Amino acid sequence: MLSACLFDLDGVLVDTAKHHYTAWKKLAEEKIGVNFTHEDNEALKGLSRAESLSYILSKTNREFSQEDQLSMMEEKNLNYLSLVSQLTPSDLLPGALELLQSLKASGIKAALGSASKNAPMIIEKLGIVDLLDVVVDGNVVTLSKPHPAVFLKGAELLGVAPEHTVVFEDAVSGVAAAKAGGFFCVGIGEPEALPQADYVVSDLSFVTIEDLKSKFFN
Ligand code: B16
Ligand code: MG
Repeated sequence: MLSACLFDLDGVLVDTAKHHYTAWKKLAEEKIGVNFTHEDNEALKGLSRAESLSYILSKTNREFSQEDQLSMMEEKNLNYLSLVSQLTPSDLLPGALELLQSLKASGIKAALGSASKNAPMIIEKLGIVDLLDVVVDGNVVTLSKPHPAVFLKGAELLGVAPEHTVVFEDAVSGVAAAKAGGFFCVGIGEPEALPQADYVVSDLSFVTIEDLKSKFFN
């Protein structure tokens, strides 16, 4: 039985990775003095803000106090917020709105399971607040993916069992979190990049409830 779907935010419902890239690159190059590439940004997908900063700081021998690190995260976030403040419903990735609407129409629950502390503001900008029954984000759960906490909390709040729930994820760490929690995981991206996923599509426009039910939840 298919009872619910849990959605990661960045890379599944909206492409905010490009804004994380711009904001981290500015901080890394201007304040820390290290290079920041698209490959680095890929490695940060699904990680928390603090873990992302630790990754960047591991590229330098310079020492930064706890206070410096907090102000760096604040600075990066302010830059990021000014970029995502421009988001509108037209920034939803292909198929996202249609799938959320069809879940609502068929009585299958939907929740957000994101590491981002900015998730509430972003879903508001995207106009999908009413299509999500539950929002679990980086403010609710502090244990980062690949720990399954964010998805287990979502299932618990929805009152559904992981084995009756699909997680949609684009990050390796997020797919690992879904599998560790006992969920069926649909990877968003390239199959070679997400070998742990049960099924991979390039975006949500390739997913229908009927397909999920007939292929995997019979
Ligand atoms: P924030 P997701 C994650 O979102 C991003 O993939 C990751 O790059 C980011 O560092 C993290 O959110 C924290 O974001 O700084 O907004 O709290 O993919 O889990 O939806
Ligand atoms: Mg993601």
